[in-house]
Amino acid sequence: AWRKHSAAEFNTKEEFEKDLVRHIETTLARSMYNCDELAAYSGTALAFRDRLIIEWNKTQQRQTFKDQKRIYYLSLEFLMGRTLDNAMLNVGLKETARDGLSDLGFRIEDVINQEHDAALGNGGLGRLAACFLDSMATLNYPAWGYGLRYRYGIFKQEIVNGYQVEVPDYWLDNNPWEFPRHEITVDIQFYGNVKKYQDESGKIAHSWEDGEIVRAIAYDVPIPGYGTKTTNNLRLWSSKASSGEFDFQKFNAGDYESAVADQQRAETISAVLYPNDNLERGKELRLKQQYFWCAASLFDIIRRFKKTKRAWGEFPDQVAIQLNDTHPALAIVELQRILIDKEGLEWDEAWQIVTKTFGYTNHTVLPEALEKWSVPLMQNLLPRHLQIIYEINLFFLQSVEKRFPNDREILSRVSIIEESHPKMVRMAYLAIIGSHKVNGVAELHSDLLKTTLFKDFVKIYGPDRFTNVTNGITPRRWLHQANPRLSALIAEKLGSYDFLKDLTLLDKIEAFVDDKAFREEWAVIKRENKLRLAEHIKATTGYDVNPNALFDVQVKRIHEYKRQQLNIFGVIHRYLSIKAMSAEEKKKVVPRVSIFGGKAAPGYWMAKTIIHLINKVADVVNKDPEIGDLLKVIFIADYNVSKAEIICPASDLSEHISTAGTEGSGTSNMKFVLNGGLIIGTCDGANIEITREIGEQNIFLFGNLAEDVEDLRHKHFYGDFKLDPQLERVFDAIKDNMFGDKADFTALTSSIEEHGDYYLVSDDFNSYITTHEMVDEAFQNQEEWLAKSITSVARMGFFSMDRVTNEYADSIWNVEPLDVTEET
Ligand code: 26Q
Repeated sequence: AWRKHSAAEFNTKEEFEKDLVRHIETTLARSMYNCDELAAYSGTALAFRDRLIIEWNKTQQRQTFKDQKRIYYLSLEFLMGRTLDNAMLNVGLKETARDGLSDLGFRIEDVINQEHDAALGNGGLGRLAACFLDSMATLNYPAWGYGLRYRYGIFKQEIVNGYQVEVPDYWLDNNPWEFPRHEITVDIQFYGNVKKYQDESGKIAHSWEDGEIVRAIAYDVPIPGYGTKTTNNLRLWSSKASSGEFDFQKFNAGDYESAVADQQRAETISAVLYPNDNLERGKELRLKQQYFWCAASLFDIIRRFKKTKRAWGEFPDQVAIQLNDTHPALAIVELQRILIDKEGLEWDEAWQIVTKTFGYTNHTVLPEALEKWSVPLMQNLLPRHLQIIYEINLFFLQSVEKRFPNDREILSRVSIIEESHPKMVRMAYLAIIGSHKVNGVAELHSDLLKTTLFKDFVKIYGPDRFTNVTNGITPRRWLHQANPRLSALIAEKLGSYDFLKDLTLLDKIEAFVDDKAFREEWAVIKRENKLRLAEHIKATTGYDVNPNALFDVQVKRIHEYKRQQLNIFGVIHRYLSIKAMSAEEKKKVVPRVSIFGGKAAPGYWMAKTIIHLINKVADVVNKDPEIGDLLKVIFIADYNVSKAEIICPASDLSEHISTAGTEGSGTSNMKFVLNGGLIIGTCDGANIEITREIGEQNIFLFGNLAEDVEDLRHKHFYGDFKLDPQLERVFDAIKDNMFGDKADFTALTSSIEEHGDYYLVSDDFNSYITTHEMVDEAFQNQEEWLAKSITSVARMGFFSMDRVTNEYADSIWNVEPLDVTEET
């Protein structure tokens, strides 16, 4: 260490200002005389970036030097949100930056708001990956994320005449947080054919030849931990034509069009994130994305392993690869291919290495979300991989046959190949067979996996291969960053911010539940947060909302199973009830603001119809003079991570009302409770464990249980269905054209009345309405509500992502954190 303190490591306000000005004037070539908020943002980001880079380099050196087992988290989605605010808090210099920016005439909040969200994900699964990265760095695990560098993330949503309109999200222009590594490339092969040959020893071997090559280029993003030296790496792959820009032979021969077309076809692979959440559609480009990213990542991981000169048998002692759903399941096949075709290992030895290396996380039991790829498609795109899949399947089925010689049916049920027309590759089965651990994301979900979807595999492998790790969230972003005042109040009572690194310490605030000053401060903070959201609503929708009203929030992807339709039908019911009231009766009504937000997949027509209905109801209700402040309906357009940071701290009540047994876990439920909001929910996903932790007196549960869902659906199917009478009133209002042309909404009503009510909206309606009446009553007793709020937050320690990371490390990865106390 030839210098202790590099220029980039500012620590005081003055040093920060100097760095900021230097970046604005030199890096950005701007003058301080016309420095706008965008330039102030860029300068601040660059100043903090310098600090991160130093720790990042040191971390990578330290990890290479210590040479321990590393975690590789493979995810097609990383829903990161903004970086600057997080970076400032992680290095503990946000207040320094605030003062410095203020000297130069800027409000830090305005500067932070200049940043574009990194929205490389759809919803829960992508955000979970981002929380993992934060937590692994904070806990000093040597870990890398691997993903795709989409040119377009999840689309931006606009609402035009009540309809969702999708706008492309181009986010890459002057993004200071990524570092192109033009020297780190991998050439990826597609199509072509397989040649059999005899190697020197006379053994039959295979080589994959011809086809086309696309080049993967690495882009690295630093991932700082909170209050630690560790800064890990997220590596995102971008696709380019393999010959660089153009095929110069074609170009020189005058075939410009075809040269450009080749280039564009290559670049298309990393062009856009598929915007389907919990739905798979079998498109070739998606399969190309998956293989491109898996192959590049594995090549990179193997390159790093080879530098250690270890024997192949030690690979699983150095490498743990976690598969975020089945999207990276091809990595299993790719590793097996490399080991046998390229490295010359025997099948069995290679397969041992493979299964010891991988772990697979399942996020859903919904049949429409389970990935299947058609055999002809795979045959064409990845001919050698298909052969290997057949081989894996053959050995697997042989072992099953040996164990269950009298069960003929089991073979077709567990085969990786579904014998349909065309035949399909079942990716979940491939992932189970190729991994040593499979986990679900909440207790109920993991139990359902074991008793339904993966039942046969439990019989085959025994129960030990299947486990549960209930999801969590990072308290850094979802408490400290989103709700700084609440975080500060808690820190004041606990004497430090240590709870951000050990969230179980929150339980100590329960001792203050009767402390008058503490309670008042708690209430003031919630009110401030509601005011902030009210301002956002005013600015984006033009509607005024009463900050004293109960803010009732449902923000998440729009999906029938998540049942935003149940919520909006409940709102209509409330509207009709108020309209039928006398002036006297109206005085007793608890004012409400029903807030919705979320994107529909562009091709998901029913989800778009739900958005349309919400907006139409808003039009009518919000302008009805008989209603006034008693009810407002708000649809917040373009719900994303940075909007969640405003919305979560501002809710009194949030809704997590999926049909029981359908939501893997849910994670926004945790974010809302951690910010002092109560929740209404079904006995589904992590709601069940939230109830266990915070106590059932602190949550509003309703609806049918998962164990009864199948029976109810069965009954509906055989015509045993009666529309709930109160829901019928709601449907009558819709059919009276109260919210515009009823024809716009027939799909929604008829799916319930005529097509079996698959999601049990009618079955749960009465329970839902009654429970909302209990919510109203509880909200009228503000003192008790406040006690519930404080008690719940105090008991949320379990849902820290750090607990989740440690559980994966112990039970799946067998990895230890790296000691960072000594200097390297
Ligand atoms: C698959 C194939 C082709 C195209 C798209 C997809 C695809 C993309 C995204 C399939 C599924 C997803 C996303 C799933 C998801 O977000 N699941 C959620 O994961 C959360 C974290 O574990 C859980 O909390 C939620 O319950 C679960 O719905």
